[in-house]
Amino acid sequence: MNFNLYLKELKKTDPEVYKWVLAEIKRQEFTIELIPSENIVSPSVMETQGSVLTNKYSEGYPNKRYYGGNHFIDKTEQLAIDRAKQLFGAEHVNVQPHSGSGANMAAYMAVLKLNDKVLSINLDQGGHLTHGHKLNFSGMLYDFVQYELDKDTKLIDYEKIREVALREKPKLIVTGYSAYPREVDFKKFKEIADECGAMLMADIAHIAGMIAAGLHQNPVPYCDIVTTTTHKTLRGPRGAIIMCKEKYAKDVDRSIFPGIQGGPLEHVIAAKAVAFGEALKPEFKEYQEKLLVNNKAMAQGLIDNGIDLVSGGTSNHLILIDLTKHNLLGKKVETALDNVNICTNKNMIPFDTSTPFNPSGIRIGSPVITTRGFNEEDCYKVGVLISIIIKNIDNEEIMLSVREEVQELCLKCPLYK
Ligand code: DSN
Repeated sequence: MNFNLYLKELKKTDPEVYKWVLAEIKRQEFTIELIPSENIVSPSVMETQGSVLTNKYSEGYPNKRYYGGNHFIDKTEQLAIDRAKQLFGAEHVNVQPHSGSGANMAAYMAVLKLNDKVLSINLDQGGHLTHGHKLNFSGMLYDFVQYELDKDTKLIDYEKIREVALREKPKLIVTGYSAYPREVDFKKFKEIADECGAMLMADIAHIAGMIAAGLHQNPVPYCDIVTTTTHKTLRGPRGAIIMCKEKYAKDVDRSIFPGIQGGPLEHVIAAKAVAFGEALKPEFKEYQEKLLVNNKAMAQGLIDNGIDLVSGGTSNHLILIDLTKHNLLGKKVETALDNVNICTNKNMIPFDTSTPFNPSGIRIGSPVITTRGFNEEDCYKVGVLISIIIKNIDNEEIMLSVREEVQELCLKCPLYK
């Protein structure tokens, strides 16, 4: 994409904002981006999101709007709905949520009453703020009880969840993770939910791309409600969707509008349609396959160089580095990696004894580097480079040489041509 051309007007009318957008383009170009919840959208997704559809008010749903002039908008929103249904095999889809948090809020509102009991996992064990954190609306409005991972393996312990579920008798069980490097067995969650008489919800924001490509078990057949963001492994615009069984359709739609949102972002919804169209193509499956191979290679580069990974490795797009044995905390390592243009994020590890502001882990993943064309060998090398930084965190000379290798890798696989 020729971004200078794209920003031609902005350059003339607002040089200040232009300067920072250009700086961000350059940062992305020369950074190895490893935040596993990020991705790079296609030029078509970006064009659609930046299109004239941003000018329209469309409160309501296709063919049931509160404003005139929506006959074309109805088409793009319906395309997004139909393609999402096809992609995940869902009975009903709402494509209007502006964000993953909003999607989860609307999902809860559709099936729960204030103070209802919900079973989920803690943020520090790989969950999410909206899965019942006390400072989040979820923890304030509902009675969340939590299960834990297995202390030794750091894997989901379905028997333990079953015990907690039978004891607590929640109305809803929430599964889904933002820092779990392994596969999830949604079928087992459904068996537990049935046994204790709970509804089941999956938040698949992180693994939606692999599910869409058929490379991870699909929760849609097993769950009452499934939410996902659209901008992570799914590689669409920033936003979210809610999928549910037909019997919850009206309640889900009402929870989004008029429940918690007003006018939908139709430019983003059309971009979701484009992204779902891309995800239905065979090339998307190839991308997801490469992403998995690349992530394993990066993990191997770390393991071969003595770095501990939570659960001993990865089976998805994400890796959680445990810094404990290096006597380091996430903040320092994240900053050191930032200084050599490797972008990661500090993260809690299961049973972390440190705080969320300076936890004991670093979370990385392969979605962005795979999109920009890194191969297995490149990804192994990225793992090695990270291990070098961890083991030489105060060595300026080594930092400089790693920085040069990072630049070489970025130049080999340009993002914005
Ligand atoms: N912020 C997302 C992530 O990075 O995983 C979760 O909302």
